[in-house]
Amino acid sequence: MSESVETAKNRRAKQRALMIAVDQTGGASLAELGELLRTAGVATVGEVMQRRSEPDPDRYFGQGKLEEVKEEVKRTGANLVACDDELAPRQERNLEASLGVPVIDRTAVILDIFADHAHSAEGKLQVELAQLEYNLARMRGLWTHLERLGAGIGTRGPGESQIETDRRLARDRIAALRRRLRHVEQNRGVMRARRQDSSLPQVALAGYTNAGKSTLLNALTGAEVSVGNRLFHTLDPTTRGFEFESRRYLVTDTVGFIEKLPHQLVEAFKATLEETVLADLILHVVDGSAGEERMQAEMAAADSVLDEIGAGDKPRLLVLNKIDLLDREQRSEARIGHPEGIQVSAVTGEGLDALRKGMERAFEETMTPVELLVPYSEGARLHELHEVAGKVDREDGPEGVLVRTRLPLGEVHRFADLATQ
Ligand SMILES: Nc1nc2c(ncn2[C@@H]2O[C@H](COP(=O)(O)OP(=O)(O)OP(=O)(O)O)[C@@H](O)[C@H]2O)c(=O)[nH]1
Ligand SMILES: [Mg+2]
Repeated sequence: MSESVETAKNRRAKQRALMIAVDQTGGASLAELGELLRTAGVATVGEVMQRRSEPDPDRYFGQGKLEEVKEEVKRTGANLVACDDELAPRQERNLEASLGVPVIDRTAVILDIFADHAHSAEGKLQVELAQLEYNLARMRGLWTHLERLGAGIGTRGPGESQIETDRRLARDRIAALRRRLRHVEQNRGVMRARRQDSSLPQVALAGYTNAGKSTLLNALTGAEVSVGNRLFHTLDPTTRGFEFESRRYLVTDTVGFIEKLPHQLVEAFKATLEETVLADLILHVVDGSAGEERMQAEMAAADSVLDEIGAGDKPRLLVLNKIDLLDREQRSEARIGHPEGIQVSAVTGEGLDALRKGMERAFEETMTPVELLVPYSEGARLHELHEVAGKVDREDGPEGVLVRTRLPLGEVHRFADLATQ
């Protein structure tokens, strides 16, 4: 780790945050925000929640509750307030003015973690784009504020021209980043096209951050992707293959999901998330040891991101990971609660064979039986068939090889000219 990152971590560790949230359902929890802050190197010293149907559009909380927050800031020695929702620039400003400490929102925390965890050139570009877009919205807010203030006292706001310049620079930079990302995406597109061409079944690991997707990729394919007990450890996609019952599968591990994943990130990581959209099958990985309530929340969060990126209708298998942490009773409860879920442990390897079988079955279901006659002069196509179909029954005849097999629906047309009927 470079020294500057180290220093940044130390600086942040000195930050002590009081967490605040509007509780719209009566069952809200700040555990996830706490975990996000921990990942970002910020300590948490307490929380204040207010039960109300909607956040106040100006100050997020009601006036009375704000007094309570102020008291809590004093009592706990917090030097930062972290809000569980994305704040409108106006809410953020008003909160800071009345609380006297910096206020950050959930999106800023997540962006900070992404910035810290981005390693590849593409990842860094994507994070910078998301951050700039987030900041640009804030500058605009500030600008309106100053403008209004200026008009009130008969002068223009002092920071006005600076903000104008900043906004222009930010816009230029955003345009440049978009161009560079498009370029990187084209390269990735070439690699992806090569994979699609190979017609191997494409499987994407998707699910809540920290569910164990990378560990599962390693267990299934022998890859050595880095694993970590922190949120958003993986940002860059990795694809590896494995073989089962004479068919090869390609598995891709990408960035994890979370509740209210900032739209700037979904937007900036479009190319990365596309790996999931283009897969034939999604393994929805869930931390099976998190407890039913948490699991429901994490599954719902994953569902909503999958919908948002247009992968909502993809064939899916539910994978309950980390069952090594469950006793026998808990396992059978999980089985009753999620009968379709395949229970595995990416760490001990338990259940992985059932998972491979489940994947095979899922693909079989999308396959069509065909009978083909491959002339002896077209040996290359026989090879191609083997790649696509895996298991192939063949019988040598006078005109060529008679082949009976099952093909993925999308591949049937490629061999239509060889069909016997
Ligand atoms: N006990 C147990 N721990 C596991 C299992 N699978 C993963 N873990 C642990 O869970 C933590 C997260 O694992 P990762 O594989 O990094 O999770 P991920 O889903 O890739 O997370 P992100 O990349 O952050 O989205 C690590 O500490 C792993 O060692 C499992 O089957 N059993
Ligand atoms: Mg990972």
